[in-house]
Amino acid sequence: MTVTFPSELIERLRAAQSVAILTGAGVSAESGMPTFRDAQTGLWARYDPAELASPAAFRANPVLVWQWYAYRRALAEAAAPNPGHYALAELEQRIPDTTLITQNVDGLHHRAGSRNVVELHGNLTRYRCSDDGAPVEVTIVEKDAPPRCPRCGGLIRPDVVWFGELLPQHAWNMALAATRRCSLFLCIGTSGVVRPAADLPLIAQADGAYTVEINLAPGALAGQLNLHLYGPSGTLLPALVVAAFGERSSIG
Ligand code: BV8
Repeated sequence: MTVTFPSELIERLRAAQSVAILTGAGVSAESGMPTFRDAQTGLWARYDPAELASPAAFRANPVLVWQWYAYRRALAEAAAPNPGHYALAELEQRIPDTTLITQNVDGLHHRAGSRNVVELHGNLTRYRCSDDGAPVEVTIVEKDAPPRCPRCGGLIRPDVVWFGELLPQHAWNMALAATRRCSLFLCIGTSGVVRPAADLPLIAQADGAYTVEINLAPGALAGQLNLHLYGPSGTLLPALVVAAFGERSSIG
């Protein structure tokens, strides 16, 4: 499928000294990871992810929330990065000051070779004690119930940011600095609903960056950025990298 991009985007990409990228669940959709918008399947069909991804849900039913994350961790480990992930890793090879800010907790950007990744909402393959907050190594994920912290006996939880929780300060600072520094901001595969992540493309634009959305369909950011490209990120991203820099290097 040949894709043509506006020459302004190609020129800006080629000239960019600093690029910031915000990704959402849509970038992992072609790896088989259900997005938050997708209706959950099977056992999870009757649950609203926004309900499960909350401290209240974990307090009320730690076993249910633990099992949901164990299910999603298994999905993430079985998934493979798709051409969209690899294209973003390639972009970092071409433009060293590229910061990949992700809302995703599946770790697929790292597995695709991206190095400068800011995980705004954590990573579901990492765990911490829900009481003393310290990281805890969990090798075998017990399917039925969360294990207890070896230090204080608190319930162990996934090291992700739930709704109503503050983002990790260092991650947010890094994301904001990259957003403020960039001349080009790519917003890919996100519905643009969850804050403060969704504020980043608008902050970049207010600071003079050229902002681009890549999505399957218009969402909360529609009409607000400089350019909106609609199509699957697994197709558009590799095509964009080739259009700007020619054939791909070894990655992916
Ligand atoms: C905070 C980790 C300060 C866990 C996630 C009331 C009380 C408290 C807070 C709030 C409140 N009201 C509002 C808030 C703020 C709240 C918020 O924004 N709520 C929303 C719902 C309105 N935010 C927070 O709570 C944040 N913290 O504000 O702290 C504070 C503290 C206390 C009190 C007040 C303020 C923390 C938010 C982080 C939540 N954790 N994830 C886990 O994953 O389990 S959020 C989770 O959902 C994701 O990380 C992501 O951020 C979001 C899902 O969004 P998307 O990634 O965009 O995915 P989605 O499915 O929505 O869309 C997919 C998109 O992809 C679509 O556009 C689709 O078209 C596109 N797509 C699909 N396929 C493709 C594609 N595009 C391209 N190619 C394809 N193939």
